[in-house]
Amino acid sequence: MVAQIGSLEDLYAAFTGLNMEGGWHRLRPALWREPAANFLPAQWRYIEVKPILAAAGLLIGTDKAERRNLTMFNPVEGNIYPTVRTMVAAYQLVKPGEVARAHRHTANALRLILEGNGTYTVVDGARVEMRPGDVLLTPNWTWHSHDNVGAEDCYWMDFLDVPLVHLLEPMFFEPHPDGLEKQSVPSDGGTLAFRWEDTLARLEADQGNDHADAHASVQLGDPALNTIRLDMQQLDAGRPTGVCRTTANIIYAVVRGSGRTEIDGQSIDWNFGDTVCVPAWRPYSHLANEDAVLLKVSDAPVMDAFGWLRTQAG
Ligand code: GTQ
Ligand code: FE2
Repeated sequence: MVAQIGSLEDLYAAFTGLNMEGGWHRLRPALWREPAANFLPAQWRYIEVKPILAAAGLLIGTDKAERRNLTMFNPVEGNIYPTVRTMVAAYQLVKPGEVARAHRHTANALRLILEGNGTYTVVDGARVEMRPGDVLLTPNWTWHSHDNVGAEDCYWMDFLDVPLVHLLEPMFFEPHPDGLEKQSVPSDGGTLAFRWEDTLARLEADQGNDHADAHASVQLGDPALNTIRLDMQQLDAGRPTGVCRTTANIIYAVVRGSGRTEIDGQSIDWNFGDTVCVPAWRPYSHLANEDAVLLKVSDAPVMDAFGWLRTQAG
């Protein structure tokens, strides 16, 4: 058989039907000089998302929807789910009297509360109040449910590493057999909750320190989740940051203020509640037009774990 392969043409014909290819003959190379510009810089405006989520609130109940959330998928062609390669951002609404029932999954999750008081998240039996500006963690395989016992609609942002779980395949998901955890105890959230007032105080204490992409910056957790790093970052009005790039994939949420981010030649204006994504290795810089706070959600711990975290600050 091998003796009959006497030309390159014969060689390529011999590959047919065998699911193999010559490394030198691939349609696309397997290796390239530096991270490719795959996922796109993109933005979602809270002012546009909120009325649609409110409408969903009238049309679909938490009895029907496991979660009433809207997922922000990156506009790169063919994509229907991730916001950046490894993570997804979503907006969720829980209305007064509603309960998002308990479940658990191997994906790690966190929430940033935007609006509304009176909602509690129950994480492995700990009943934790969610208030605007707070960040709450739901690590891998922890039970969690959300219930609104107050009088206000509660809007928040979810960030999950589901796309990373999809890539690596270790997905497990389990609805709670009883719908809700049977027992829960009031809790301040311990290491699973980062309170807005604490974040503000920490940012205040960080004034005057230098950061490549912010004017004050504090990390929530170390890291917050095995796969996700969180930084709360302050931008002073009128002071541009330097230009940075990193192999980490980043999703920003606007916690306070407004401004503009330049990403790889693209200009994105943002306001309270917006989502802005900075995919791997895209140069970016920020300029707030009023004092601002951003939550930076990144997959830096994943990159770091494997020696792939590279960051340039200019
Ligand atoms: O609140 O548990 O946006 O499991 C996506 C999946 C939220 C949640 C999302 C989830 C949740
Ligand atoms: Fe969940």
